[in-house]
Amino acid sequence: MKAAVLYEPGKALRLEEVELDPPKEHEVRVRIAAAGICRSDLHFMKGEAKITLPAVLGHEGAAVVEQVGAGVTTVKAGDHVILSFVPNCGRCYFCTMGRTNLCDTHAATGANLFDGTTRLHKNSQRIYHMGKVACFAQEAVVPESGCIPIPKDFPMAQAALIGCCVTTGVGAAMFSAQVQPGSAVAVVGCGGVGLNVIQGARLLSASKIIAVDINDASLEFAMRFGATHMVNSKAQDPVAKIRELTGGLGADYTFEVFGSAETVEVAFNSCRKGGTVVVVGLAPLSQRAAIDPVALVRFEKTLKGSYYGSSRPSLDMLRMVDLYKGGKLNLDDLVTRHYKLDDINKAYDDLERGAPGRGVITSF
Ligand code: CND
Ligand code: ZN
Repeated sequence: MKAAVLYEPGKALRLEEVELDPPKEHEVRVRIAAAGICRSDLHFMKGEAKITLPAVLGHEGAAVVEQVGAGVTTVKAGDHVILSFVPNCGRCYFCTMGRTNLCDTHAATGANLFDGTTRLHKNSQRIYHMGKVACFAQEAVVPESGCIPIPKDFPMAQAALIGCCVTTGVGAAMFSAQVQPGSAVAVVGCGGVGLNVIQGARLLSASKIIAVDINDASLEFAMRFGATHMVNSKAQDPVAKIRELTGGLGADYTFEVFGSAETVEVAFNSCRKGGTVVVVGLAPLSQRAAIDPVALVRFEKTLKGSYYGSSRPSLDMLRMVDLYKGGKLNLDDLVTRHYKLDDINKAYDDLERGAPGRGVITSF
């Protein structure tokens, strides 16, 4: 089957034929229907984050079940599923306490499947599976716990987005920050994930939602998802502007959704006393943000990270499905670009250029 393989950071993804072995116990073979173009994959391509190589990237996907391995009971051939990039073991400390997005077994096995091996290979060379999803390919073998069944009439491109940017963004507002009605929110970085923080904050009845980006088109686009104010941080000092828009106080909640030390500092410094700073973006491994420890203490700010929106993916993705069906989440307008798998490198060039909304591969 055809897949986009990363062999070396800094080089284009190589589109080639690779072999995919049948699913083992508690694994499922799926045919990919849609795969979102998320910046997390780009971090690996640029060497800003590390993954064992060669690897098939892609962690935001929706698919149709083709074949199930031994012991699989929760899905069957023909089912439509959202793929989770944190499938969970159900038994480790974090799964037991209900924080399934932090599953230790998943972290320990990384880009292998749960048994520590890969199903992907090219002749004798092993190929790794990003997030145990690896959906930049025609097919994938994924853990059963990474398959979340959805109704067959649910649109697949929108389902794929629930696999990452929707659950990550809406979850950051809903579960990590628990945004209160009437509050002021600032979102630094308004791409696929940031737009969902914005619509999550709107859903939770924030009264002021300040979109911050370096790109005017992305700011205009954010207004359609609930932003009430726009700040272009290339043209204006974002910290001063957020303070000005909040009566000098700073925002109740600030979200960093680009992934850099600089934007983490903007989020920290534009949050009011007693407010909450949520970091969603994944900064390059070499960077360290300068956080004033005295400001943290004297201003009683809460600084927290948010992985997969602090969600329990298999439960909370179904909430996103229902919120979309109830007309409360706009996933249709999020999808601004459709690509063929063959054009994946172009899709990432468009992301780098700052094209608004989310690109999705829908032709394999
Ligand atoms: P995408 O590239 O779509 O959006 C980033 C946005 O940030 C774009 O609109 C840029 O114009 C904007 N931007 C760039 N520089 C600045 C700046 N200096 N100030 C303000 N805005 C800026 O990326 P994405 O939405 O796919 O992903 C955003 C981050 O979230 C990225 O680091 C990704 O790896 C991370 C992420 C985290 C998680 C998680 O579970 N925490 C899940 N998925 C993605
Ligand atoms: Zn993602």
